[in-house]
Amino acid sequence: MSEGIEMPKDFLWGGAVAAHQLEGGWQEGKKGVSIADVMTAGSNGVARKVTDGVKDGEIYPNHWGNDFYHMYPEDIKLFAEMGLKCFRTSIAWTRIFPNGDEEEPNEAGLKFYDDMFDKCLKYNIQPVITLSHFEIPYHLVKEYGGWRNRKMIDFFDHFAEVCFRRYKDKVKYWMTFNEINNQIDFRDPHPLLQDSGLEMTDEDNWEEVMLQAAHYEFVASAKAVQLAHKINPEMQVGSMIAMCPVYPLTSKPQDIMKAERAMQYRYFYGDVQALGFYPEWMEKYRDRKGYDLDITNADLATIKAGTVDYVGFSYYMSFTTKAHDGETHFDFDEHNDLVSNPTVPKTDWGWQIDSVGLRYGMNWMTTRWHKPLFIVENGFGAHDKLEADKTIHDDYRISYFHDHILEMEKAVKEDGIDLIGYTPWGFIDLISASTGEMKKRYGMIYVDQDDEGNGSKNRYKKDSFYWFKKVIESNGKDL
Ligand code: BGP
Repeated sequence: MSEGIEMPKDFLWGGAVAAHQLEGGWQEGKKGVSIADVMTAGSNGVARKVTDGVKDGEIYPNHWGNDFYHMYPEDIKLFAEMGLKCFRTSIAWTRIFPNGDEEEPNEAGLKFYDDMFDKCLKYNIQPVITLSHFEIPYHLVKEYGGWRNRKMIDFFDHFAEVCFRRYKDKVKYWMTFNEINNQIDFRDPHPLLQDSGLEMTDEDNWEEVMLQAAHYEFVASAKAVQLAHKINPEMQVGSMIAMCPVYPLTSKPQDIMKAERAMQYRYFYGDVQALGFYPEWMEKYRDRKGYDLDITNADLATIKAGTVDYVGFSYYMSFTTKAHDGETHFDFDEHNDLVSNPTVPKTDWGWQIDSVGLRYGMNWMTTRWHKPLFIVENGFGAHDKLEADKTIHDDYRISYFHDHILEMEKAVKEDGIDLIGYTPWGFIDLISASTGEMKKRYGMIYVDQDDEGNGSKNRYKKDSFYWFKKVIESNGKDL
């Protein structure tokens, strides 16, 4: 292992989770049903499904999470022992507005987050909050068609405003939509998109619907940025982008152009949120495809006036693409145009492991957007083994973090990247978003629970827990 580089003072070392993947207590405190609550578990390559509501007696993984809803006081004590300076989680929209379209918020839900944030602050851990992390109220999906409906802008901003007002002295860093650009990979026969609650019909052109939904999200997000600044000018509101840099497979000019277009296509979301306008190529693209979107001049003015304060992003892997024979437009279709990169290893779930890609992505974003960055997810999903003496030897995870943190530190020291913090994903084991399983573990804290929700739910420290504690204590020097 090599020696790390000390990070700037006040660097926010932390950990990241999302409400629906760990809280459980899905019907407690008058919580409503979210889209995550109606999702089945997948397993061994069988994809999760969004069902048509929860049938009597059926229970899905997000109903139990890892029981953080009840166990948070003890969990936060453990986070403090680890030395965390911040804790990234989300506010479950359905705890605050059970259906999403009410006028009055649910006090029990607001109180839950008040108490939980107070517990964090008691240990000098600052909450970092995502407003919409794959858990929109299911009622908004069924009644309004999710983000294909302009009314969602008002529902979301009402939710955002209530949260900003209530937690204005407890939360400084906010993000509007988790991995807003993940929608790019939405394809039939996908029954329903979890992120934005879109159900496709046979008449729909999926891409047109997705671009429309993204546009409404941009407007809602830009309004939220402005609202937050009015309520407390100290609050910082960020975007949240899934950064998977797309490399060309070869140096063939066509492959280079394909990868360039892939980057433009995956990250125009960041262009809009950080720069305040749609990129030129996107306007041409929409014209060429014949899309007729509801985008008004007032919307464009809102987007311009509400650029984000920083760019939060997740980084797990890089992608690779190549051009098809004879193609001229180089349109990127993430579903069909990715190829395997022969130069990097993969996790058990096929995610390419590439620490240099993190530095590459940070450089790319800074040069393009000129905003502070915040790494709000990074991690290694793996099968862990709980030994008889309750230890977990996850050296593979330590090695993943070691390499990524080192690249992150070089990006700060050598490339001048302005970086707010680093919060490893799922640092306490939780339900996987893509598979609904428990066995795809990211944590430095082990949770004794299986895919069906059985187990003691006891928490055990993995080797990576002690390792990360040392990293934080040395402010990044002792890797
Ligand atoms: C991101 C999501 C998280 C999280 C993570 C790991 O896309 O923001 O919610 O789950 O990926 O993914 P998974 O749980 O599918 O392994």
